[in-house]
Amino acid sequence: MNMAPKVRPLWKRIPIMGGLAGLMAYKFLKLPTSILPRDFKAVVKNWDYEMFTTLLKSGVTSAIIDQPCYFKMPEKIESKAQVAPEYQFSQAQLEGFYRDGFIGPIDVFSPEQMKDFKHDLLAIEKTESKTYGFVTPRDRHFEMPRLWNYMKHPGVTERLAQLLGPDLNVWRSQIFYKGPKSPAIQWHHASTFMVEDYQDPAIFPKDRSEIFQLTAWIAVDESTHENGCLKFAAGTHDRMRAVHFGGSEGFYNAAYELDFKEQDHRIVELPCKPGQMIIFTERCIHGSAANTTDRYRLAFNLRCTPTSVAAYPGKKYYRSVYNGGKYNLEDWGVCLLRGQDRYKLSKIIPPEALERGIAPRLLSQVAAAPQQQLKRAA
Ligand SMILES: O=C(O)CCC(=O)C(=O)O
Ligand SMILES: [Fe+2]
Repeated sequence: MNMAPKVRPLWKRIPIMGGLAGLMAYKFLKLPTSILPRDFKAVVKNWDYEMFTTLLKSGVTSAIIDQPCYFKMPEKIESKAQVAPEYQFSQAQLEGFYRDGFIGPIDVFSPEQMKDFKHDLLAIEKTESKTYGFVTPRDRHFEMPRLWNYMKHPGVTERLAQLLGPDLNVWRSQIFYKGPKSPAIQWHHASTFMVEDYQDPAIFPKDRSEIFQLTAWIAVDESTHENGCLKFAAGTHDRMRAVHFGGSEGFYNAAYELDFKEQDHRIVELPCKPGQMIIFTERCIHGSAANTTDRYRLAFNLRCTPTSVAAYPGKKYYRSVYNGGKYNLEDWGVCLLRGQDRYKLSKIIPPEALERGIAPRLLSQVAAAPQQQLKRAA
């Protein structure tokens, strides 16, 4: 199904509405999906009724483009893991996080560490990913042990554990190079990251009303109002909003506008010093303004779930509609960030592969190879 987010003429929208109503009926009547093409099968399986009805009621001009979820405030707000005192959030910080959907900035790394690390990040960012075979800022921790080591620094993991629990996987990372005079990243949010192809979620929480995914975003350069620091609409992790197709804004290659008004919310801009971190649920509406300066702004993030949440189970590749890529998952896997993975729901990258910055495929070849080849492969 072509769901390119733009408003089509009415004569094109009417047959789409007919098709959508048919698929919704299919879901309601629980008809066997085996005869349906793959794309339609995924829509019947993964779309909630609210996704169908939002499209139908709006005449295919608005949609909820990620799986709907309604946040349920925990009855008791407390840390979900025991951590060393230097990393402990106060009760007020925990309450602030559940109320707002984000917390930070938190000091993790020194500006000196980031100053040096920056050169490595800039160098790798321009190269072809060994995981996916094209230039992408995603998942460079598979081939960059230094990045992986920063990601699993206790200053990061022990904070995440208090909000998500003791056993954590990383399923994605990304380098954010915001060039001189580059445009804003518009207001956006995501739940199970179905937003990437509108068909299959990336992650599968058992209960979508809980916080099941967190992003830790770390400033490598100082981020300021002028160069586009992160900003949040506090409390908007309560539910997923619809988007209107077309509109003046754009998220990477997709043109859409989120159904929310800045003036109805407390907008919080969070400038960061190099080495400071912000943790947020991707469900909280966030973005960053244009970089109006002559200098780039560098940052990286990691996306984390409890190990009880499957990521891309059984999937061979995923498509990202808004940045146009097709990512082969052969060398992708989750990485154990903290604790244990007792569930084993996702493909996992062996820690040795991460320590050596080589793909699991290469690691198994190396393991099978005689000593001579081993040296060459490393
Ligand atoms: O770095 C930015 O400007 C945006 C970051 C973001 O949206 C994210 O980490 O989810
Ligand atoms: Fe984001």
